[in-house]
Amino acid sequence: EKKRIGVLVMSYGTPESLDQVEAYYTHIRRGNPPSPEQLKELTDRYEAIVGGFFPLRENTNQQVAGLEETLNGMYPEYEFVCYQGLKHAVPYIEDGVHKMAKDGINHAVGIVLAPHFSTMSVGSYIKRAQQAAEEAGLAMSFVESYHLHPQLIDALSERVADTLQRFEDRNSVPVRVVFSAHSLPEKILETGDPYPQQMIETSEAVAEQAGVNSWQFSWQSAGQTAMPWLGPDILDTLKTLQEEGVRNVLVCPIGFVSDHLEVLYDLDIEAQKVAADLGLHLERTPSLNTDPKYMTTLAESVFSKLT
Ligand code: FEC
Repeated sequence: EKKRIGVLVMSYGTPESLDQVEAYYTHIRRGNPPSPEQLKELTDRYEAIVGGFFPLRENTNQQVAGLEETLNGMYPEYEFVCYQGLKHAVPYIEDGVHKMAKDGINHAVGIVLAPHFSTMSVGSYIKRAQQAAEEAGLAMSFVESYHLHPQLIDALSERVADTLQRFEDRNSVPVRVVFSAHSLPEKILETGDPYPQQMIETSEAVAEQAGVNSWQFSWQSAGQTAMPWLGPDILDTLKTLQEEGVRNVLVCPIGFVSDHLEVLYDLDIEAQKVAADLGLHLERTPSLNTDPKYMTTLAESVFSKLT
């Protein structure tokens, strides 16, 4: 009899339909409902993105199915069963843990569909899962980050190298590569949070493997709150680059693994508009989604927590 291992695959979550945007936004704001203006602004962004209103849901479903298949293919001595746990939408992280316990799972590993660790991002997913697991009497271990996994670096480097080909003038007009990730409030720096350093490590590794010398890192998608967020923001970076004389910019969003609002709106619509106004040629690397190299990254990271 094979040993059954539960895998809690955690992700940000997205509304199921437009009439659930308010509840979703209220959850992100820790129970404070958005103003009608804020709600309209977010709803408009969902309506503007291509690929359906909520591509993150289907993409996450496919990533979870892909991971289960990869795990069972790579490690046939075990039976892996994947469960979803979302941060801000159903099935919530706690729902996933309860389902594992109900299904008779005794051992489980948790992993987040985001490669870099911050106490405010991955750390908060793990904290919720850990608490629910303790209540349910379930033994769980967690993958904290996998931002330098060789298969992840491979998959990202390939994307950078391939997407550089879209700049037909690249031999005469240099391309600046900008790696990006979701900003967080600056206060994370006070506790020595590894998030910014891990971003630089991934950027360096990808640049080196892709043979890119001209690159920098920039934050994106900062929240609209009074507290300061990590910067520079990518929209400001585009202005600075234009002033420096740069004309070709390739953005590689290393902090995200799927097509969703922060990529399809914040980069493909908002940043593209700023770039067009500045006369810049902006391209973006395609998201990892179910890339087999990303699935292997996840599978090996999960497996490393079993032994
Ligand atoms: O496509 C979708 O439906 C969901 C896209 C989505 C992803 C995502 C990932 C991250 N976030 C992170 C941090 C924050 C912090 C706040 C915050 C707010 C929002 C809002 C929306 C939203 N986030 Fe998000 N995030 C996504 C969507 N995020 C919508 C609310 C409106 C707005 O501010 O634009 C601020 C919350 C607060 O007010 O306290 C902080 C981080 C990630 C990447 C890691 C991860 O995936 O967990 C970090 C995808």
